[in-house]
Amino acid sequence: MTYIAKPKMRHPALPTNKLGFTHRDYEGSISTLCAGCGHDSISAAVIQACFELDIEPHRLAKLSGIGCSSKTPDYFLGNSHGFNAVHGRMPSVLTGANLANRELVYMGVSGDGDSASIGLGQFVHCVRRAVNMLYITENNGVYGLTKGQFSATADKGSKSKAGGLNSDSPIDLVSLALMIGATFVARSFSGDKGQLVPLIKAGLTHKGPAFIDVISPCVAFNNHPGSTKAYDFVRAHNETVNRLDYITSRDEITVDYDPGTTEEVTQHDGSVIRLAKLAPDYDPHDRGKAMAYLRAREEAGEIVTGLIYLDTDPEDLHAHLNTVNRPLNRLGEKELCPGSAALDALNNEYR
Ligand SMILES: Cc1ncc(C[n+]2csc(CCOP(=O)(O)OP(=O)(O)O)c2C)c(N)n1
Ligand code: SF4
Ligand SMILES: [Mg+2]
Repeated sequence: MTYIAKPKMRHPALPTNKLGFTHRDYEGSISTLCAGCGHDSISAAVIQACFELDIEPHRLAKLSGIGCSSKTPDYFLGNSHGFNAVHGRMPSVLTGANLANRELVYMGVSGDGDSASIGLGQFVHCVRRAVNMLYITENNGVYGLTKGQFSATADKGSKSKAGGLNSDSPIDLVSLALMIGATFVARSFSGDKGQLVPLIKAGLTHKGPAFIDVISPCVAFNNHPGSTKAYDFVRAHNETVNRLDYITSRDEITVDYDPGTTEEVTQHDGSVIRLAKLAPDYDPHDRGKAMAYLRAREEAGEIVTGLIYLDTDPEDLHAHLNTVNRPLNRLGEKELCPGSAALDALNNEYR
């Protein structure tokens, strides 16, 4: 948390969105991260995505754990709900908040250490339970905040800044998310805002567990030759499978594409995801093939980015549990305490 106040002055000609808000209304405090840190670019992408989606800031809840990445929610959406959980424990707090009030838009922001090391168990259960959220990992392969130790996503054979070799096998969070049932899975790069902003918009409006792993170089501890999470390495090995356009139900679709080169998917809220295929043989609707494709490209030394998997008919935890529509804090005494006859009936179901 920084206590440096942001100047309040605004240019009178700043563009406004449908709600009359400017970009500034989606910003947070001044960042205290290192200059050039990939995480700051992700914050900028979140601000742009929420501005363009016309999200009312008070309708969004951002939750994080501990790490430089988990500090970033302080740097965007200063007027939204926020909760900074214990290291690796954000997913269970997010699950509880979501169950208590399904009317908010939930965004989990985490790091590779927070989600793949100490918080791995929390991450997998939150995703497999199909919590309706956008979960973003800002993945730099190290514990940035505690000075650059290898995290569980560091590639085997990659070198630390001091020259040490990582001998452990990596956890690929994208493959893991696919395996445990995420219905929207993407990978992106903090240096590619053109790809990241529409992915965040699509992930925020997806009605199920959406996951984006964003490779986000740590300039202080993991941006040297020998690191597979460095800016130069990611730019040189990035294989983008598709390009995404996010079109809200209000936008007019003006551009025509050649048949066969694009696919349009209408989401439950009427927004359209238009996917321009860059890898002609890639099918983002086949979970098994997506996993095999990732594996094959990884063996060829490439990093697959883009929308990797999309279930066009997702379900979420509320549907599985058949919960009430209303937030729990708006239920009255009668609904919360329906009487001894209702309690007896419930108990009888378990006998
Ligand atoms: C329970 C607990 N264990 C360990 C720590 C020390 N610690 C703080 S942040 C961190 C790792 C953060 O790494 P990551 O999530 O990748 O975030 P980054 O700083 O790289 O963005 C660790 C081990 C802690 N704060 N709490
Ligand atoms: S230590 Fe690394 S991750 Fe943390 S702010 Fe600096 S560059 Fe970013
Ligand atoms: Mg990290």
